[in-house]
Amino acid sequence: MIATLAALLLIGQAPAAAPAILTIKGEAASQMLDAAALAALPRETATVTDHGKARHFSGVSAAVLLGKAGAPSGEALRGKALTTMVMASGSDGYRVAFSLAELDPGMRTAKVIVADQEDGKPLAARDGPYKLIVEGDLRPARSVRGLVGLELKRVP
Ligand SMILES: Nc1nc2c(c(=O)[nH]1)N[C@H]1C(S)=C(S)[C@@H](COP(=O)(O)O)O[C@H]1N2
Ligand SMILES: [Mo]
Repeated sequence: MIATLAALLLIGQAPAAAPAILTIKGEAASQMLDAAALAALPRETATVTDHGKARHFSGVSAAVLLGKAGAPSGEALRGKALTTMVMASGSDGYRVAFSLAELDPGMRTAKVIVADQEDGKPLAARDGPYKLIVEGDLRPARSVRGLVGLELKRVP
């Protein structure tokens, strides 16, 4: 009893690390990706300027991940599909809304990736295990730390 209470207290005091599972939610299909599943996908690099300093990240293109949940890309991203939104969520509840087209490498040169490494090493605990990296932004406000999910949402 005492031991159980002590264990619960210890768990309660442990730092709330973001889970290493990424959920990609679409209308029809959802995917839960762990570190191994992510590591099996093609890799991309992205560079952002953070407080005047360049930072180099690598990971998987957000468009590739969204494609696994049924999102159209490239030439197929036209017409009604251009009204699709993507909600990116962090483990702390921080959320950023994008349009699907903003994340498409066939539409824009600035890359958006789900990074799992910075300078070839796993992300720092404060950033990771996954961080959304939005190239080209003047402020890093849309680069969601502790990314836990990307969700496709159709605007009614
Ligand atoms: N999960 C999460 N990500 C976040 C935020 C946050 O509060 N929670 N703040 C954003 C804002 S407003 C900024 S400016 C940058 C700051 O990140 P940095 O301290 O690593 O530069 O993180 C962005 N990503
Ligand atoms: Mo910010």
